[in-house]
Amino acid sequence: MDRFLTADDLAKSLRNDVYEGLTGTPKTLPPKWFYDERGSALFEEITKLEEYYPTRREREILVARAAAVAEATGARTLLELGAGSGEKTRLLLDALAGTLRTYVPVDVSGDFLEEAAAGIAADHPGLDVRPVVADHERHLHLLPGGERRLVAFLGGTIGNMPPAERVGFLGGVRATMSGGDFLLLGADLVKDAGRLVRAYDDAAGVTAEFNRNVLRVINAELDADFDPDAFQHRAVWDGAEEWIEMRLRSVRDQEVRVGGLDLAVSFAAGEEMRTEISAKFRRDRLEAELGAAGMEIAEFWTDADGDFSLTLARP
Ligand code: AVJ
Repeated sequence: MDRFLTADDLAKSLRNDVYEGLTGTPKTLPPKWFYDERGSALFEEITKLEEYYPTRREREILVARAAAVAEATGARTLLELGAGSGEKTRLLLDALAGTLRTYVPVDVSGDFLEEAAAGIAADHPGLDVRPVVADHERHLHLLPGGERRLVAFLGGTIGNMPPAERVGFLGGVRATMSGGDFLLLGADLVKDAGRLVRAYDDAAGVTAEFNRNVLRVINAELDADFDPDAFQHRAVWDGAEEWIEMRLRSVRDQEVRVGGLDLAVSFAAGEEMRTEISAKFRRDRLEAELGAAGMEIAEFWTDADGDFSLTLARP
C-alpha cells in the first residue's frame, strides 16, 4: 500500500489544526478529525437517519446513472478520494467492469483502507486494487497516473471545504488530468433551510453525539480535558454563504487544558466553536467553480426530488 501520510504526519497536523483552531476567533476545529472509530460509526448511523437524505439520494443517482458514467468515461482507472467501502463504490466498480483495470482507494486512515481494499479485491478478482494512504487535499499529484482515469469524490464532502480551499482542491485535481480523464463529484444542493438544519440536527441526537465526539478525539490524542456534556450541539444555516455550520456551544464559562499542546483555553458561557461547514450548491456555482479550475460539465444529474447532484466533469 502506497503511504504518503505517516502516523507522525497525522499527529503533527492534528496538533497544528487544534492549536490554530483553539487560539483563533471564533474558535474552530476541522471536521477531518471527526472520524475516529466512534465518529465513523456515528456517521454510519447518521447516513441511515430519516432527516439525513444525502447518502440515499446519491445512491439513487448512482443506481440510475452508473452505466452512463461507464459509457461516457470508458474509465481504466478509478481513483476514489475518501474511499468508501460501501455500496456506492461497488455500484461504480460493477458498472465500470467492462473497461476498468485499476481501483485506487485513497484515504487518510490506513487501517480502514486496508480492510476496504481487501474486501473489494476479494469481490473483483481481475481488478488491480492499489490502496493509497494520502490526504486528498495535499497529495493529489502523487496519485497513480494512467490513461482514462476517473477521479470520484462522492458524498458531498467537497462541501466541507470553504470556497478558497475548493478552488485549490479542484485546481489540484485538474492538474493531474489529461484528455480522457473525468471527475465524478457528489454535491448536496441548496434547499429549504428547515430541511437542511434538520439533516444536521436530527431528533434522535445522533449528529449531536457525532459533533461532540471531536472533543473526545482531542482528549484522547492531545491529553485534553474537554467535558463533552458542557457543550451543546448547534446546526445553523448561513444563507449568505449557503452552507450549514455545525457548532459546539459552551454551556458555561469554562477553562479547558490541552496537555499535548501545553495550552489552556477559556470558553465564555454561550461561546460557539465551529466544527464543520457543509456547503450546499447550485448548478451554476458548480459550473463556475469547475470552470475556474479548468474543467467543464459533461453531465449534471440529480435524484428525482432534486435534493443532491452528481456531476461528471472533464478538462
Ligand atoms: C461526510 C462530510 C459529507 O457534510 O454532510 C454529516 C458529514 N456532518 N452530518 C456532510 C456530516 C454532519 C457529511 N460529509
